[in-house]
Amino acid sequence: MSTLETGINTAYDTAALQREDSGHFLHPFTDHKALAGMGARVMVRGDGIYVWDSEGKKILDGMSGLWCVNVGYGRKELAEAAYKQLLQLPFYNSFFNTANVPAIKLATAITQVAPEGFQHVFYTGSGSEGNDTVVRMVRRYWDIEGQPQRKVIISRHNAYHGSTVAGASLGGMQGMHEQGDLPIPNIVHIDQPYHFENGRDLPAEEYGLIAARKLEEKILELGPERVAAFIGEPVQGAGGVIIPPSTYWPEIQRIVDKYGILLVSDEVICGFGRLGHWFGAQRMGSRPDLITFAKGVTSGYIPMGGVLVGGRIARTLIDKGGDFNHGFTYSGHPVACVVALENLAILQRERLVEKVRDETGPYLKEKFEALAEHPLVGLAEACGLVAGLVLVKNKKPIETFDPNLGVGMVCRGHMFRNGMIMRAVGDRMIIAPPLVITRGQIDEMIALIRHCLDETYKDVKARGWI
Ligand code: PXG
Repeated sequence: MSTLETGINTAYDTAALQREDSGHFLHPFTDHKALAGMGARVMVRGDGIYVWDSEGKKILDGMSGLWCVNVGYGRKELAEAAYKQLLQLPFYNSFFNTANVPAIKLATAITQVAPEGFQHVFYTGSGSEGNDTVVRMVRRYWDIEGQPQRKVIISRHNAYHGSTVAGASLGGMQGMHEQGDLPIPNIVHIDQPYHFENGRDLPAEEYGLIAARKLEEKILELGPERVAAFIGEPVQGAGGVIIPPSTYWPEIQRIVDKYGILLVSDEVICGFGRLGHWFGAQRMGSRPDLITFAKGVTSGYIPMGGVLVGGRIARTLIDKGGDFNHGFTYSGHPVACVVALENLAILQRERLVEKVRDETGPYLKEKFEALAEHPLVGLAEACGLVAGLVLVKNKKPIETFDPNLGVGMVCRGHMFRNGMIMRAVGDRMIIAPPLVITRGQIDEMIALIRHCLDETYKDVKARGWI
């Protein structure tokens, strides 16, 4: 194979690619005028936990692409599975009483690793479509159950549930709501359980209960008979790796049980091993009725998402529901399903979920949380293979930076120049490395982060921000 075909060691004309990019390609969540001024960074190759750009720069991908390349880059097994399926049956739909073998096998395989009580899967093409499905399914459930007035879904500020109209409505991102007349009716939001920002004077466990009880207050304010469901990410990802206190999810579970409302766990990021369990709900101690998944189900090698449907909803839909008028052309796409099957086989063969739980998760926690000693870091916390730290102006007492300064973005710039991808969410710096990362590579990553924090500290001082 020529280097042109593989994309490896090929000389790229970066400037020409950037011109073409800004001429034709509208990127997601991007200020296009600003991007045209600086030029996009063009990625050309990946291997393990590293990616290379068109300039030949090697970068440690601390974000697994976008929280998804969990088994790492360059997995031939996944490419070969897709190739074989593309030749045999590249597509057939799952409407009109038809099915394909990979979609059948994958539904069984996913339910085998799911929490108890989940026997059914509804496929979508993405996490956003998964959450649109959640809205349709939750409302359909209550209609069939003879309680059509139960329409309201409660979510949280700073949640991320996707970018379709329903996904962005469920999400709690102000910037998204402002740009689309959102949320749609009957979706409301409560505070997120962010201890550092909302309650750091209290012990975390006490604050966790207070944050969860916001749900009960909202249910009572709305009238319990109107509330259909509560949705939340076990750990909020795009919102900045917000790890709730240990008391939060058990208290949420108590409240939804008390009022009989459905619980939805959006596990687009937390599912398939990221928190050291197959699903984040298992780690957090909640028992959801629906679980949204995407990203890690195929390690991002090919688009796929879906919803795991628990017994309570499945029995109603199947036994009493008749037609459910919902679905997508690519629901149960055979190529996506074989890639997911092979991806699950890798997770099981290499015991990656257990490795995160018993080895690399605890190791990352120890090393990452030690970054809290750095003069610029007010808090550093990790859970499984997600972690976040807060850049602060002063540590004792805690004094945060003016958000308009964009200290997080300055830090992100130093990270990238030094070959490390770490995302900035405001002044929270976050990582979610591939689940295949080794202890040695965690050491390498922490050393890089520490070095970049030093550089950021000097930079911020030189700018007179400290
Ligand atoms: N739910 C959660 C919890 C997510 O993290 C989605 C739903 C939507 O999935 P799709 O496949 O439709 O994108 C996501 C996606 C970020 C970032 O800035 C995170 C996501 C997407 C884009 C950006 O961290 N997560």
